[in-house]
Amino acid sequence: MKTKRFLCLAATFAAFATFGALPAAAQTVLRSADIHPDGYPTVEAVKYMGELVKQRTNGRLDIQVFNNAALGSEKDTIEQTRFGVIDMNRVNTAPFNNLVPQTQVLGMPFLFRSVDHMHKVVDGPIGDEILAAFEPHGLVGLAFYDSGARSFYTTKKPIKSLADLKGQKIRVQQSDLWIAMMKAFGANATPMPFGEVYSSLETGVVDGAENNWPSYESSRHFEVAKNYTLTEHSLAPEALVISKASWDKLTPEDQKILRQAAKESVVKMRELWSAREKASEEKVRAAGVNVITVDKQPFIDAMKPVYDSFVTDPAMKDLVARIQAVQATQ
Ligand code: BDP
Repeated sequence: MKTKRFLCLAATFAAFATFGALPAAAQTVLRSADIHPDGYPTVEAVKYMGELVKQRTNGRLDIQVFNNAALGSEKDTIEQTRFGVIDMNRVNTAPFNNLVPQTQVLGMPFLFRSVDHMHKVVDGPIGDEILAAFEPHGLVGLAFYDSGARSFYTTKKPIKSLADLKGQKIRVQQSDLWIAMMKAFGANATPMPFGEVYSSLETGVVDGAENNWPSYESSRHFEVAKNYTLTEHSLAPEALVISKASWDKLTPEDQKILRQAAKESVVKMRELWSAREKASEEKVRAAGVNVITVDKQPFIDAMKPVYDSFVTDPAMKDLVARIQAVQATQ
C-alpha cells in the first residue's frame, strides 16, 4: 500500500515538476491549490499575490492557482503539498488540526470575541508562532485569511435551540477537534470532504452542515439545506502554506518577496471577504433561506467538554490564555 502510494506521488511529482528542472534564470511557476471557484476571495487573493510576486521578480516567479478542487480534496492536497507535489495550498485551518495541533486553537468554539479580535491575534506574534508550527511538518506557513463565522444549516429540522441539534447527522471538516465539537453540541458528526457535501445533503446522507455565508452560497448548499441558524460557533481562519520542499528551492530574496506578497494579499483578502460576505448573505436571503437567530449561551456552555479535552497541556492552555488576553477594539 505504502509503496503504491509513494509511486503514485512520485508519478504525480514527475508530471508536475517544472520546478528545479529549468535553468536558474527561467520562470518558476508555483502551483497553488484551492477548492473554491473563481471569484471566491481566497482564490482571488492568491491570484493577487501572484501578480505582486511576478512584478517584483520581473517574471522570474509566478503563482498559478488550480482552484475548484482541480488538484483534489483538501486532505489530499495537504499531503501532496507536504511532499512538494503541489507547491502552495490554501486550506481552512481545520484540516490541518491533526497534523499541526497548534492550529486547533484558531478553531476553538467561541474563543474569538469578534473578527477584530481574531485579526489582532493572527496579525501579531501568536499568528507568527502558529505559522511557524507548520515547518516541522513539511510546510511553511505564509498567511491566515479570513473565513468569517461558521453557522449550522439543515435540510429538514431547523435548529432553533441547542436541543434541535440532538441526533442530527452534521457534516464536519476532517479534524478530531471538529468531530468533538459536533458531539458536544449533541449532533452525530460525519466528517467528509467539502466536495461531497452537496450530494450528501441532497440524498440525506447528512441532515446538515456548517459554514460561513460565502461557502454556503458558492457551494449552493443553500438550495438543499434551507435553514441557516446563526450560531457563529467558530471563526477558524484559512491558512496559506507553501511546501517546505518548494520553499527551500527559492533564493532568500525570493522567499522574502513571497512572504511580503502573502502579507499584502491578506489586506486585499479582507476587503474582498467583507464584500463577499454581504453579497452571499443577500443572495441566499433573496433565495428564501430561513435565517434563524438563537440564544448563543447554551451553545457556548455546551462547549465546556471540548475545552476540557483539547486544552489540556500547558502549551495549549497558555496559547488560549494569551489569545483571551489580546485586546481588540470591538
Ligand atoms: C470553507 C473553507 C474551506 C473548507 C470548507 C469546508 O474555505 O477551506 O474546505 O469550508 O467546510 O469555508 O470543508
